[in-house]
Amino acid sequence: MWRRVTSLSHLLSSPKSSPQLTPTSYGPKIWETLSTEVSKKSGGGIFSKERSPFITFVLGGPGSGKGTQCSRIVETYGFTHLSAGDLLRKEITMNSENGAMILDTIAKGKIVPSEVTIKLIRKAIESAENDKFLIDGFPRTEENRIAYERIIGAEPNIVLFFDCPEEVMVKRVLSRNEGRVDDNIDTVKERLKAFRSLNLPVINHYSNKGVLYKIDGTGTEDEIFERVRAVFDAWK
Ligand code: UP5
Ligand code: MG
Repeated sequence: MWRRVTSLSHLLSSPKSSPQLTPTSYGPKIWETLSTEVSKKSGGGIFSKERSPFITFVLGGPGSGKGTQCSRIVETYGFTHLSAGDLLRKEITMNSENGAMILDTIAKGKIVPSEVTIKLIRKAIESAENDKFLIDGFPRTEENRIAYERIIGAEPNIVLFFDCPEEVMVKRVLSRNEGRVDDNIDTVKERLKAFRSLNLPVINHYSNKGVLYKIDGTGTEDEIFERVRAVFDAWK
Protein backbone atom coordinates (compact mmCIF):
# COMPACT_ATOMS: atom_id res chain seq x y z
CA MET A 1 0.00 0.00 0.00
CA TRP A 2 1.39 3.37 -0.95
CA ARG A 3 1.22 5.91 1.77
CA ARG A 4 2.72 9.20 2.67
CA VAL A 5 5.66 8.68 5.00
CA THR A 6 5.62 10.72 8.17
CA SER A 7 8.97 12.33 7.44
CA LEU A 8 7.38 13.97 4.44
CA SER A 9 5.24 16.21 6.57
CA HIS A 10 7.78 19.02 6.19
CA LEU A 11 6.80 19.18 2.54
CA LEU A 12 3.15 19.68 3.22
CA SER A 13 2.30 23.33 2.77
CA SER A 14 5.89 24.28 3.35
CA PRO A 15 6.85 27.31 1.27
CA LYS A 16 10.48 26.25 0.86
CA SER A 17 10.36 22.51 0.55
CA SER A 18 13.97 21.42 0.52
CA PRO A 19 13.85 17.66 0.32
CA GLN A 20 15.74 15.88 3.05
CA LEU A 21 14.84 12.46 1.73
CA THR A 22 17.39 10.57 -0.26
CA PRO A 23 15.71 9.06 -3.28
CA THR A 24 16.27 5.35 -3.15
CA SER A 25 14.49 4.10 -6.22
CA TYR A 26 12.78 5.79 -9.04
CA GLY A 27 11.62 4.95 -12.53
CA PRO A 28 8.37 3.58 -13.83
CA LYS A 29 8.85 0.24 -12.08
CA ILE A 30 8.21 1.65 -8.63
CA TRP A 31 4.63 2.35 -9.60
CA GLU A 32 3.92 -1.13 -10.80
CA THR A 33 3.19 -2.37 -7.31
CA LEU A 34 1.20 0.69 -6.50
CA SER A 35 -2.04 -0.05 -4.75
CA THR A 36 -3.97 3.14 -4.71
CA GLU A 37 -5.82 4.92 -2.01
CA VAL A 38 -8.21 6.76 -4.24
CA SER A 39 -11.29 7.67 -2.37
CA LYS A 40 -14.40 7.63 -4.48
CA LYS A 41 -17.53 9.60 -4.15
CA SER A 42 -20.27 7.14 -3.46
CA GLY A 43 -22.64 6.56 -6.32
CA GLY A 44 -20.85 8.67 -8.94
CA GLY A 45 -17.70 8.73 -10.98
CA ILE A 46 -16.25 7.00 -13.98
CA PHE A 47 -14.00 4.46 -12.28
CA SER A 48 -14.94 0.93 -11.41
CA LYS A 49 -13.59 -1.16 -8.55
CA GLU A 50 -11.28 -2.81 -11.07
CA ARG A 51 -9.81 0.51 -12.16
CA SER A 52 -8.36 2.56 -9.34
CA PRO A 53 -6.25 5.38 -10.70
CA PHE A 54 -3.52 7.34 -8.94
CA ILE A 55 -4.39 10.96 -9.58
CA THR A 56 -2.13 13.94 -9.06
CA PHE A 57 -3.44 17.45 -9.57
CA VAL A 58 -0.70 19.90 -10.55
CA LEU A 59 -1.53 23.50 -9.63
CA GLY A 60 0.25 26.85 -9.65
CA GLY A 61 0.00 30.23 -11.31
CA PRO A 62 0.70 30.96 -14.97
CA GLY A 63 4.35 30.17 -15.69
CA SER A 64 4.94 28.49 -12.35
CA GLY A 65 6.41 25.50 -14.23
CA LYS A 66 3.53 23.02 -14.15
CA GLY A 67 3.98 21.77 -17.70
CA THR A 68 7.77 21.64 -17.49
CA GLN A 69 7.77 19.61 -14.29
CA CYS A 70 4.98 17.35 -15.56
CA SER A 71 7.21 16.35 -18.49
CA ARG A 72 9.94 15.38 -16.03
CA ILE A 73 7.50 13.40 -13.89
CA VAL A 74 6.26 11.55 -16.99
CA GLU A 75 9.84 10.62 -17.96
CA THR A 76 10.75 9.43 -14.49
CA TYR A 77 7.57 7.90 -13.14
CA GLY A 78 5.54 6.98 -16.21
CA PHE A 79 2.45 9.08 -15.57
CA THR A 80 0.06 10.16 -18.30
CA HIS A 81 0.07 13.95 -18.48
CA LEU A 82 -3.26 15.67 -19.09
CA SER A 83 -2.90 19.43 -19.34
CA ALA A 84 -6.34 21.03 -19.20
CA GLY A 85 -4.96 24.05 -21.08
CA ASP A 86 -3.54 21.83 -23.84
CA LEU A 87 -6.82 19.92 -24.15
CA LEU A 88 -8.69 23.21 -24.51
CA ARG A 89 -6.18 24.61 -27.02
CA LYS A 90 -6.57 21.44 -29.09
CA GLU A 91 -10.31 22.16 -29.33
CA ILE A 92 -9.46 25.57 -30.78
CA THR A 93 -7.14 24.15 -33.42
CA MET A 94 -9.67 21.46 -34.30
CA ASN A 95 -12.31 24.15 -34.71
CA SER A 96 -14.69 22.11 -32.57
CA GLU A 97 -18.15 23.31 -31.59
CA ASN A 98 -16.74 25.07 -28.49
CA GLY A 99 -13.53 26.22 -30.19
CA ALA A 100 -14.50 29.87 -30.66
CA MET A 101 -15.85 30.21 -27.11
CA ILE A 102 -12.68 28.59 -25.69
CA LEU A 103 -10.42 30.90 -27.70
CA ASP A 104 -12.33 33.96 -26.53
CA THR A 105 -12.20 32.79 -22.89
CA ILE A 106 -8.48 31.97 -22.94
CA ALA A 107 -7.62 35.23 -24.70
CA LYS A 108 -9.35 37.09 -21.86
CA GLY A 109 -7.64 35.01 -19.15
CA LYS A 110 -11.03 33.79 -17.92
CA ILE A 111 -12.12 30.25 -17.03
CA VAL A 112 -13.87 27.93 -19.48
CA PRO A 113 -17.14 26.41 -18.14
CA SER A 114 -16.54 23.30 -16.04
CA GLU A 115 -18.60 20.93 -18.14
CA VAL A 116 -16.53 21.69 -21.25
CA THR A 117 -13.17 21.08 -19.55
CA ILE A 118 -14.33 18.05 -17.59
CA LYS A 119 -15.72 16.41 -20.70
CA LEU A 120 -12.27 16.66 -22.30
CA ILE A 121 -10.50 15.37 -19.19
CA ARG A 122 -12.95 12.51 -18.89
CA LYS A 123 -12.46 11.48 -22.52
CA ALA A 124 -8.68 11.60 -22.13
CA ILE A 125 -8.76 9.48 -18.96
CA GLU A 126 -11.11 6.96 -20.51
CA SER A 127 -9.00 6.54 -23.61
CA ALA A 128 -5.74 6.08 -21.68
CA GLU A 129 -4.55 2.67 -20.60
CA ASN A 130 -2.42 4.10 -17.85
CA ASP A 131 -3.77 4.43 -14.33
CA LYS A 132 -1.40 7.16 -13.17
CA PHE A 133 -2.50 10.62 -14.18
CA LEU A 134 -1.11 14.11 -13.82
CA ILE A 135 -3.94 16.56 -14.27
CA ASP A 136 -2.18 19.85 -14.94
CA GLY A 137 -3.87 23.22 -14.45
CA PHE A 138 -7.17 21.84 -13.19
CA PRO A 139 -9.29 22.35 -11.09
CA ARG A 140 -9.07 26.09 -11.53
CA THR A 141 -12.04 27.07 -9.35
CA GLU A 142 -14.07 25.62 -6.50
CA GLU A 143 -16.87 25.13 -9.00
CA ASN A 144 -14.46 23.13 -11.25
CA ARG A 145 -13.45 21.02 -8.27
CA ILE A 146 -17.00 20.23 -7.19
CA ALA A 147 -18.09 19.40 -10.74
CA TYR A 148 -15.04 17.14 -11.18
CA GLU A 149 -15.90 15.28 -7.98
CA ARG A 150 -19.45 14.78 -9.17
CA ILE A 151 -18.60 13.68 -12.70
CA ILE A 152 -15.20 11.96 -12.50
CA GLY A 153 -15.60 10.89 -8.89
CA ALA A 154 -11.98 10.18 -7.96
CA GLU A 155 -10.33 12.48 -5.45
CA PRO A 156 -6.68 13.28 -6.12
CA ASN A 157 -4.21 11.19 -4.14
CA ILE A 158 -1.87 14.16 -4.02
CA VAL A 159 -1.89 17.77 -5.17
CA LEU A 160 1.32 19.55 -6.15
CA PHE A 161 1.34 23.31 -5.88
CA PHE A 162 4.24 25.15 -7.51
CA ASP A 163 4.65 28.27 -5.46
CA CYS A 164 6.35 31.04 -7.40
CA PRO A 165 6.58 34.83 -7.04
CA GLU A 166 4.45 36.68 -9.56
CA GLU A 167 7.41 38.57 -11.07
CA VAL A 168 9.16 35.27 -11.86
CA MET A 169 6.00 33.81 -13.42
CA VAL A 170 5.40 36.92 -15.55
CA LYS A 171 8.99 36.91 -16.79
CA ARG A 172 8.79 33.24 -17.78
CA VAL A 173 5.47 33.56 -19.56
CA LEU A 174 6.45 36.68 -21.50
CA SER A 175 9.73 35.04 -22.58
CA ARG A 176 8.05 31.86 -23.84
CA ASN A 177 7.43 33.14 -27.36
CA GLU A 178 5.45 30.13 -28.57
CA GLY A 179 2.59 32.16 -30.00
CA ARG A 180 0.11 31.51 -27.18
CA VAL A 181 -2.77 33.97 -27.45
CA ASP A 182 -2.66 34.57 -23.68
CA ASP A 183 1.08 35.24 -23.34
CA ASN A 184 0.82 39.03 -23.39
CA ILE A 185 0.99 41.41 -20.45
CA ASP A 186 -2.72 42.33 -20.39
CA THR A 187 -3.91 38.71 -20.41
CA VAL A 188 -1.20 37.66 -17.97
CA LYS A 189 -2.57 40.22 -15.49
CA GLU A 190 -6.02 38.65 -15.88
CA ARG A 191 -4.58 35.13 -15.49
CA LEU A 192 -2.86 36.18 -12.28
CA LYS A 193 -6.06 37.77 -11.01
CA ALA A 194 -7.99 34.57 -11.75
CA PHE A 195 -5.28 32.51 -10.07
CA ARG A 196 -5.40 34.58 -6.89
CA SER A 197 -9.15 34.83 -6.56
CA LEU A 198 -10.30 31.46 -7.93
CA ASN A 199 -7.45 28.95 -7.74
CA LEU A 200 -6.02 29.78 -4.30
CA PRO A 201 -9.27 28.68 -2.58
CA VAL A 202 -8.91 25.29 -4.32
CA ILE A 203 -5.31 25.04 -3.14
CA ASN A 204 -6.42 25.89 0.39
CA HIS A 205 -9.08 23.22 0.20
CA TYR A 206 -6.49 20.54 -0.55
CA SER A 207 -4.14 21.94 2.07
CA ASN A 208 -6.92 21.53 4.64
CA LYS A 209 -7.46 17.96 3.46
CA GLY A 210 -3.76 17.21 4.03
CA VAL A 211 -2.96 16.19 0.45
CA LEU A 212 -1.20 19.36 -0.72
CA TYR A 213 2.53 19.46 -1.40
CA LYS A 214 3.69 23.02 -1.73
CA ILE A 215 6.86 23.13 -3.78
CA ASP A 216 9.18 26.07 -4.17
CA GLY A 217 8.85 26.85 -7.89
CA THR A 218 11.94 29.05 -8.12
CA GLY A 219 15.40 28.02 -9.29
CA THR A 220 16.41 25.88 -12.22
CA GLU A 221 14.24 23.13 -13.68
CA ASP A 222 16.61 20.55 -12.19
CA GLU A 223 16.48 22.12 -8.74
CA ILE A 224 12.70 22.14 -8.79
CA PHE A 225 12.54 18.56 -10.02
CA GLU A 226 14.67 17.44 -7.06
CA ARG A 227 11.92 18.83 -4.81
CA VAL A 228 9.27 17.05 -6.85
CA ARG A 229 11.18 13.80 -6.69
CA ALA A 230 11.20 13.92 -2.92
CA VAL A 231 7.42 13.81 -2.99
CA PHE A 232 7.05 10.89 -5.40
CA ASP A 233 9.90 8.83 -4.00
CA ALA A 234 8.30 8.99 -0.59
CA TRP A 235 5.19 7.11 -1.76
CA LYS A 236 5.57 3.39 -1.43
N1 UP5 B 1 10.28 27.61 -17.40
C1 UP5 B 1 9.71 26.58 -16.71
N2 UP5 B 1 10.41 26.31 -15.60
C2 UP5 B 1 11.44 27.19 -15.58
C3 UP5 B 1 12.52 27.41 -14.68
N3 UP5 B 1 12.68 26.69 -13.57
N4 UP5 B 1 13.39 28.40 -14.95
C4 UP5 B 1 13.24 29.16 -16.09
N5 UP5 B 1 12.26 29.00 -16.99
C5 UP5 B 1 11.36 28.02 -16.73
O1 UP5 B 1 6.67 27.22 -17.99
C6 UP5 B 1 6.42 28.51 -18.49
C7 UP5 B 1 7.68 28.99 -19.23
O2 UP5 B 1 8.74 29.09 -18.30
C8 UP5 B 1 8.16 28.03 -20.32
O3 UP5 B 1 8.69 28.77 -21.37
C9 UP5 B 1 9.23 27.21 -19.63
O4 UP5 B 1 10.21 26.75 -20.51
C10 UP5 B 1 9.81 28.22 -18.64
P1 UP5 B 1 5.53 26.10 -17.98
O5 UP5 B 1 6.15 24.85 -17.50
O6 UP5 B 1 4.85 26.11 -19.29
O7 UP5 B 1 4.58 26.70 -16.86
P2 UP5 B 1 3.03 26.47 -16.62
O8 UP5 B 1 2.81 26.61 -15.16
O9 UP5 B 1 2.59 25.24 -17.29
O10 UP5 B 1 2.49 27.76 -17.36
P3 UP5 B 1 1.20 27.96 -18.24
O11 UP5 B 1 1.37 29.28 -18.91
O12 UP5 B 1 0.90 26.79 -19.09
O13 UP5 B 1 0.12 28.05 -17.08
P4 UP5 B 1 -1.37 28.46 -17.12
O14 UP5 B 1 -1.94 27.84 -15.93
O15 UP5 B 1 -1.55 29.90 -17.26
O16 UP5 B 1 -1.86 27.84 -18.53
P5 UP5 B 1 -2.85 26.67 -18.90
O17 UP5 B 1 -2.45 26.19 -20.22
O18 UP5 B 1 -3.02 25.73 -17.80
O19 UP5 B 1 -4.24 27.47 -19.04
C11 UP5 B 1 -4.36 28.47 -20.02
C12 UP5 B 1 -5.75 29.04 -19.97
O20 UP5 B 1 -6.69 28.01 -20.29
C13 UP5 B 1 -6.24 29.57 -18.61
O21 UP5 B 1 -5.79 30.90 -18.37
C14 UP5 B 1 -7.75 29.51 -18.80
O22 UP5 B 1 -8.19 30.57 -19.61
C15 UP5 B 1 -7.90 28.20 -19.58
N6 UP5 B 1 -8.17 27.06 -18.71
C16 UP5 B 1 -9.47 26.90 -18.23
O23 UP5 B 1 -10.35 27.71 -18.49
N7 UP5 B 1 -9.74 25.82 -17.44
C17 UP5 B 1 -8.78 24.89 -17.11
O24 UP5 B 1 -9.10 23.93 -16.39
C18 UP5 B 1 -7.48 25.06 -17.59
C19 UP5 B 1 -7.20 26.15 -18.38
MG1 MG C 1 1.16 24.76 -18.79
